[in-house]
Amino acid sequence: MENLKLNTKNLSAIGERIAIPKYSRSDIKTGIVHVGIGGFHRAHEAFYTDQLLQDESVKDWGICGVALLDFDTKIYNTLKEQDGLYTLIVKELDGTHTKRVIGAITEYLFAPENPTKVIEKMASPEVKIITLTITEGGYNYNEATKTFDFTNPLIIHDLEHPNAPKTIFGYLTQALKLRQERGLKGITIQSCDNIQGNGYMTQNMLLSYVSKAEPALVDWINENVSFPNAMVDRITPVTAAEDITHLKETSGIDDAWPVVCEPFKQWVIEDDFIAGRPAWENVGAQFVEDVVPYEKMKLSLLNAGHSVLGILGALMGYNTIDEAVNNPNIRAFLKHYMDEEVTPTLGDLEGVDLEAYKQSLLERFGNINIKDQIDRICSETSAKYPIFILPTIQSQLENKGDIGLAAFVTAAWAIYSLGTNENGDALIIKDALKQELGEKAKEAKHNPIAFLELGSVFGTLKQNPVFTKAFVNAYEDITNKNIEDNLKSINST
Ligand code: CS2
Repeated sequence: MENLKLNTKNLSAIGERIAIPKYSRSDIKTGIVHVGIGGFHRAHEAFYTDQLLQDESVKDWGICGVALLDFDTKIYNTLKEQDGLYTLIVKELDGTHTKRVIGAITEYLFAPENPTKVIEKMASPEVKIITLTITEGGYNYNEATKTFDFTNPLIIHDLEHPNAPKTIFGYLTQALKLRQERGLKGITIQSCDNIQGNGYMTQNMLLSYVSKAEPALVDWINENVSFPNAMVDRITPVTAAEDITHLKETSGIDDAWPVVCEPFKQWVIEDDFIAGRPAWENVGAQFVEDVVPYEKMKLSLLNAGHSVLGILGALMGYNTIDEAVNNPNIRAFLKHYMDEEVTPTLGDLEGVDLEAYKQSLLERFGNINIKDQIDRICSETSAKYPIFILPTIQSQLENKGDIGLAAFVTAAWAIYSLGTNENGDALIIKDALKQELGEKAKEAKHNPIAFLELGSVFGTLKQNPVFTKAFVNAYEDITNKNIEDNLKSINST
């Protein structure tokens, strides 16, 4: 089989091998600008939108993908070479791969190369929605001060150079200002990140920035921009070299960056789109009035579950999430954590069978075909912990509930931050706070509580005697015996 490079020219020939978009891409107008075109967006929103565009009457919802950071050069160049096309490979539970070419990204821009183009695109009348996947840390929220972080050098840069911004806040402010000046109607800004109340977070952080950068724009935003909250879900590991080779060998498709993901997907969105929206419900998204309880459930069970598996698994020398969760001691620990420490914080979730949800998570984590990297899960834990784990601890402390298992994971993270696993192998730590974490981890060897001094991660946890006691005990337990033996004793009590 001849190898075909993925691009528009070869698309119909590729269509003889795997599914391709049925619609004419050149007829699609751009209605959405999406910032952050990593794997998750391409496995989730772009996938849903591609499904929707298969309906030939839908023509207004093409996506312009924006790469915001220098770091995104490679993905931008790949999309450019492939005319915005990429293959989505769904790794089914039975080990088979379902492959399709996604065509929903009809335009793509590289912000560092041409900021004005990005601002103009966001301000163009046909664009009705700006969606964001900018990661948990991208919202510039400081857990210690509970406010927008104006000390961030990139924010200082944007305030000084409004026409050549580097952060999402600088871009949005300029684009919204143009929309106001041009008398354009409203627009929706929709977060697709794993944050409790991600719409509220986006709104609050943007308004904080605008109050300083363009105070006169605040009222206009309040009247003309909506910020729906949403829960997003689809496990999307980092594409591995083998995925690229496998696609070539099995289908003869030469795609420099396919996206791999699990079969499960979920998108629960508040129906608050001031300028209209795609009928994503026709392709499986759920529109609800209040998404907050569902977000909380997903963040504190799935995402926190991932962090638990990642931190403990990394220390024990595992590389992938399935390896970790398929260890019976880790699995039992995670189930205890979900049942005893998270479930009491979730309240009433109408229409949700929580037990079935937890079981389904264990199954999804255990999918041996996904090979989700522990490195991916443990990256940026300093931004994830305050969203995934801390709220559970705070709520349990308020209600005098158990926090011992969360304290154990936190202590394990302190040990992890020393940079070596139990077998003496080096851990690759990818975290914006890597240095601070490393320093505190070293201090913690003599005084465990020092680790909790990182206020932007732990807030005021250090002042809580119930938590600090459990944390110090757990820290000592981990220094005295290996993780697996600790888990055995914890699980048997
Ligand atoms: C993961 C998420 O980054 C993480 O730590 O928990 O990327 C997770 O895979 C997705 O949110 C699944 O929807």
